[in-house]
Amino acid sequence: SKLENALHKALSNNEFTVYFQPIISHDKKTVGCEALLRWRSAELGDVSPAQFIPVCEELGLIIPIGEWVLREACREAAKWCSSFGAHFFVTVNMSSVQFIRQDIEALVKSVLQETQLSAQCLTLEITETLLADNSSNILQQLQALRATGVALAIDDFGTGYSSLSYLKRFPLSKLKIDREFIKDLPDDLEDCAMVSAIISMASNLQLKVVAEGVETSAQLAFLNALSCDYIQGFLYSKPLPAALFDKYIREFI
Ligand code: G
Ligand code: G
Ligand code: MN
Ligand code: NA
Repeated sequence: SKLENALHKALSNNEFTVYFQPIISHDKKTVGCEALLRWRSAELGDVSPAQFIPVCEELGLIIPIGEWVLREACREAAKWCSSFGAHFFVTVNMSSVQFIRQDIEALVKSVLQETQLSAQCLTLEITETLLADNSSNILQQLQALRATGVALAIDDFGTGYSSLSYLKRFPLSKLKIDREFIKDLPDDLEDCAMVSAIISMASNLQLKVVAEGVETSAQLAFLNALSCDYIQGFLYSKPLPAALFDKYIREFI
């Protein structure tokens, strides 16, 4: 297909960029960011990762592209961590295919070494689908990663094949509530009840909670009342190119 052909050339044509979306604490400080891949294709224009990531996974291209994103994200974050303190973190989305086809622990160690980012500044975002994979010794891989000091976040929480036993069995540090649960706050009483329960459960399990897709001050007020740890969404900022994120954090650190 056209998309496949264009994807094969995208890395060598330098068509990818990593954007960074601020993650804001309860006391309104920028504590970290999520790295998000962007693709401007010479032939197809801007294509969303929601569209091209699944194709990359099928073609195996997620391996070189995923490595490139991780390296770029860590390279940029190393500057921010040294200026703004070792508590600053960057989160990077990981595809399940990367864990199945690649030695992620070896990759992460070599990228951290190369970029001089400290392990505690890196969080890998994984999905419920990965945790549901009973082959590929996922638990051992995640335990080995955690032992290097890297943190693990469960992304899109509540939308996959969620099982609460995952929260206990896997060495997770953060939980990201999917924006599906956030978008109708505070009017939808069922969403209010679920978000409130997720935050209190996470807090009791010593997991930091990130609410994703926060767009309104009413949503923010609701989440603040529940002492949600971190906020991410257009209310604060959309994902930004590295240079603009750099400006943003100098203002809002
Ligand atoms: O940034 P945006 O909302 O367009 O992202 C759409 C989807 O693509 C999200 O589910 C996001 O997690 C995913 N995505 C964005 N960047 C990456 C990446 O670098 N790697 C992987 N595996 N997924 C990504
Ligand atoms: O699946 P994942 O959580 O990684 O997806 C992150 C995606 O969500 C990013 O592509 C980003 O562009 C998008 N996003 C971030 N903040 C908001 C927001 O406030 N509203 C909406 N609609 N999308 C958002
Ligand atoms: Mn994510
Ligand atoms: Na998400």
